[in-house]
Amino acid sequence: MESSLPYIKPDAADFRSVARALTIVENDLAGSGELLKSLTFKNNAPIIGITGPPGAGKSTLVNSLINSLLTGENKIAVLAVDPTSPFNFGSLLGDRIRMAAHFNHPGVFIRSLATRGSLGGLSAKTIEMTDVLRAAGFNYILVETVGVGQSEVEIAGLADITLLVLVPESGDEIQNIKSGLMEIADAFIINKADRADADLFANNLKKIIHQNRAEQIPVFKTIASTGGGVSEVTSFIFKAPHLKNKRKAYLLAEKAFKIIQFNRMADIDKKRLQEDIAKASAKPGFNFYRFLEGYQKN
Ligand SMILES: Nc1nc2c(ncn2[C@@H]2O[C@H](COP(=O)(O)OP(=O)(O)O)[C@@H](O)[C@H]2O)c(=O)[nH]1
Ligand SMILES: [Mg+2]
Repeated sequence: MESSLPYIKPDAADFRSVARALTIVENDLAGSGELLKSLTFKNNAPIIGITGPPGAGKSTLVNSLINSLLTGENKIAVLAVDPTSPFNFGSLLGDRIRMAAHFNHPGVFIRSLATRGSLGGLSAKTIEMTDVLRAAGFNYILVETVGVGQSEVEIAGLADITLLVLVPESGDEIQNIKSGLMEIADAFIINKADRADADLFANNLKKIIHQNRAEQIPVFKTIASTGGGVSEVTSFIFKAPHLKNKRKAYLLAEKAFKIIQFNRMADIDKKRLQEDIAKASAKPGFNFYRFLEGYQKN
């Protein structure tokens, strides 16, 4: 079975080849390593990370962004990553409905996934999957991630442009925003601007950005459900490729770190670890730290 896997070259003109390549990479099937090494990159399609709390309207915004990015011959890929619900396909289904307008468009490829393996965030697999999409020749790659814990900071290591989506009610969370997110967002989007207090929140946010960041970070107001304000975000994306060059080494180092980390952990079998600990700790004078040292050297 393993040797009979056909050679797959992901090509945006042939979504089935893309889907198969993604499945191989996502599940680490036979040929995954070879597939990744064989990838060639013609264009340098930007990876646009869209992050923010659940329900902020990220999927709806992605749907609107597709509308405005999908001009001419452009092909767009969307990875909707929801690590919060590995067993709850409801939210993935929700994404699907939110982006339904584009599901059958020949220029739009959409894949939902619930990553495993990484602490509440994007796994090395996600990085590899975006590389498959880049090699396939998509012009824009949108990655939607739920902003919980580490994942919004991790998205910045993956994306060339990171958009942080908030809603006017996010006011209370502004202290949290201060901590990690403030540094990584390339633009803030206040979605659901049809609701009360959007302007107030925008002004407060601008003040906080001003206190925390040396450079000016744009704040956009959108109504993703109607497409309101989305063209300003698109213009920002069109003008943004310079962001990529500025942070390229940082992005690649983050990426290398993730993949090295993943590969180093790959041969650790948790079940066996538990068995070994059970065995070792049954002996008198068991010292966990010496056990660990010995284990790491193996
Ligand atoms: N009032 C209003 N509702 C919105 C807007 N954008 C999205 N929604 C709604 O907010 C809910 C959550 O949207 P969704 O895109 O799934 O959020 P996600 O969890 O961040 O991906 C849905 O019911 C959307 O219809 C908006 O601009 N205004
Ligand atoms: Mg969503």
